[in-house]
Amino acid sequence: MEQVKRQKDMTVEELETALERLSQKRYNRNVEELTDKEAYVCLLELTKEAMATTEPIKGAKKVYYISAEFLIGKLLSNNLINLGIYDKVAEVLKVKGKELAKMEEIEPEPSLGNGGLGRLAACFLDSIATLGLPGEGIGLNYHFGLFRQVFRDRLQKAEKNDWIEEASWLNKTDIGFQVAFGERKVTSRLYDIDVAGYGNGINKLRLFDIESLDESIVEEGIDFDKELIEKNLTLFLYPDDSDEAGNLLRIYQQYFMVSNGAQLILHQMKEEGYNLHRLYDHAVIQINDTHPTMVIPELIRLLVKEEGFGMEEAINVVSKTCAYTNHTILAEALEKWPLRYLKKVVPQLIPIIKELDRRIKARNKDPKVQIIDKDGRVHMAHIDIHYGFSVNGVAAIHTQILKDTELNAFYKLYPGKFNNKTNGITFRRWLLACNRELADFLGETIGEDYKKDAGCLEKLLEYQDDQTVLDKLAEIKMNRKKELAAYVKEAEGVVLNPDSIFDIQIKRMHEYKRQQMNALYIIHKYLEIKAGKKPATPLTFLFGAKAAPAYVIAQDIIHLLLVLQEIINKDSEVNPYMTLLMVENYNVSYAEKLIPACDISEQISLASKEASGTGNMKFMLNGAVTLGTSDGANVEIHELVGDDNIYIFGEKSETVIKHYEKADYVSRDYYEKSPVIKEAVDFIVGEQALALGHKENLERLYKELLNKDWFMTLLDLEDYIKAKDRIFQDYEDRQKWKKMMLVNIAKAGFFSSDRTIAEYNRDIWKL
Ligand code: 26V
Repeated sequence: MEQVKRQKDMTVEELETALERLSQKRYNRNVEELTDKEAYVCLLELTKEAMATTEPIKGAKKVYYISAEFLIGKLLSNNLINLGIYDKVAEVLKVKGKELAKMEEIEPEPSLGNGGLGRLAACFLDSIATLGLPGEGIGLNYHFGLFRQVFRDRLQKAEKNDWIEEASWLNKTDIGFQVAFGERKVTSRLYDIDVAGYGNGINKLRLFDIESLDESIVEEGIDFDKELIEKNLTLFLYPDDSDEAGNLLRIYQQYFMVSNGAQLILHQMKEEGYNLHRLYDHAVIQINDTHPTMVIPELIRLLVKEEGFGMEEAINVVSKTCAYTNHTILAEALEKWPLRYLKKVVPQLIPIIKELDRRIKARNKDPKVQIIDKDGRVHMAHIDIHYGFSVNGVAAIHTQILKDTELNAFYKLYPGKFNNKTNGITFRRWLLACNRELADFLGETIGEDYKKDAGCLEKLLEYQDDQTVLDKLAEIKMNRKKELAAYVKEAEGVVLNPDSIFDIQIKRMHEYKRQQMNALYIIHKYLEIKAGKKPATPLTFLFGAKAAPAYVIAQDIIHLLLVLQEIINKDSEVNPYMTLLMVENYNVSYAEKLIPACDISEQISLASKEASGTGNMKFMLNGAVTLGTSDGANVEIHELVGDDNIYIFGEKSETVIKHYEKADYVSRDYYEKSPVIKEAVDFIVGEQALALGHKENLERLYKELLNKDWFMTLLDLEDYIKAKDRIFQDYEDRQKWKKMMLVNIAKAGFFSSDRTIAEYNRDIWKL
């Protein structure tokens, strides 16, 4: 690792001159005369120039972070902050009668990810560059990315997300490779996005695209011909995989990503004059979940076929280069591709995969660790574990579960490969950019060190009894709530009361995350208010979530929430005390508005199922109090803030895992035993809900909860109601609440992704 020197920061005058020059060149007008959109484009160019003249981060060894998703969010303010010119640019704009905040709104959000896995990859890129480590992200340039969500008739509809404009952060390069799918050959084109470290140099995010892409094949919504590979390959992230063509397309995408990645890596190694026989001295490949797993057989194939390696050595070299991160224990998310599919898409990998499988079978008969199982399915994670040198989980409890249960057979084989890397978030985006007032106030109170060394946030603990500090934290929270209310009024036409408690659950829609449990609480509260039992402070429940288009029950939960929203917000007996809003098209930009305005952070997954969660960390950093189960990183948050500053409820993971082992959880028993549960569940198919909602959706959800409830909603519902009533009660003691806010902020330092990346580097990458 080398410490990179940045170009000297430009002065306000230099920035003004540069912006004026760009304005003249592009629009032949002064900056004052530009529309906001035009000014944004000039600002984008200015920032790109500043990055182009900042030194790239260099070193003898580089990490390649391969991922199907990079949920990078808008980049303008983030880049300006990291380059150290945010305030100066804001000043220049002000002089020109423009507002930086408006430009930020105009920027389209890149649609290159789905949830935590993709956002983590983006935070990691920020921290890798900030720590001055040489690293590149490798992924795909999806033109329509993850769908844009619209609500129609209280249902989610998916539309294409057309985010790439003529002026964008993407830099077209002259690098391209041939990628073969058997006899079918396509040509790629590489686009780069610069990643600026905070006060450090520049790394790159490498996004591959296909030259022959044809956006016009997209019909209604997100429908298109899945078989036109040359035209559709980089259209969408996670195209519908409910049929065979959809499955094949996902494999096409994955192979396209890793073959390009492998070729790029070998190309760079040769350019540097490195000896490929010691690839692992110069490159480490971090495989983000199983989507990029085929990079292992592909690299082996390239080394044997193009570089004259023997099979034995190729396998050895690649195994010492690749490391795998597991992000979930959900069976349905652990990829197992039928060999038959792989044969169709990438026949050239089949001999390699069979050889990798043969070597395992020759030394181990345990069916649990085979690569190709008896049904001819290829277990992608098993390739990673056998033929990578490191396996990590993303929170302490998650790694423990991998070792003890999910991957226990592997842990026994390779105890030394397993390690934990508790996730983190970049404080640049999740504090400095999204909550400037709080960031500045912290700087004034405890000094600026915390921006580079997040552990310094603990200094805030000294102010636990300082009334001025406590009041200021509450005031800042109120300011964010007012701002959110103003935005929501404009965007959704719903009025929020900033004096109410903001209780927020934002994350992918999934049964294991249990948005449905939150909905049942809301029904319960609604009925209580109808019966005359009013909350001391009004309540605002906010949700944001997209559901995978083929995930039926997730769609039904969205439907229920939208129906409840209408019932509650229109009921004049109830709406002074309670509001519900499911925001449309939840994304990174929305998260940046919601998180700073939150009082109560909902982290209520079924214990053992949420690998880590990272939203929980963002909320904490912004002074929200967690209401959560003992799952994922909630466990570590709990340890850090102590019992008095968090609300933990529900069964522990050991109990949940036992229920699965014994198959003894019967949701109907909970329903029949508890009148409170019964009343809430019955409401889903009651007269009021059916008057507004669709019978088919509501009945399906009702039956699912009663007859299956695979993620055990009713198991924890009573305890959840108690815990939630308690947290609302405690909010009445404002002094106590302010202290909880302070402790949560002070203890959030551990969750900086700078810490996480330093650990990856220390234990795995060794750059
Ligand atoms: C999800 C889905 C759902 C929709 C369609 C296809 C598809 C494909 C992949 C995935 C990703 C599952 C893995 C994942 O996102 N894991 C999350 O990773 C976060 C970062 O480590 C972690 O904080 C979350 O707990 C974990 O759920």
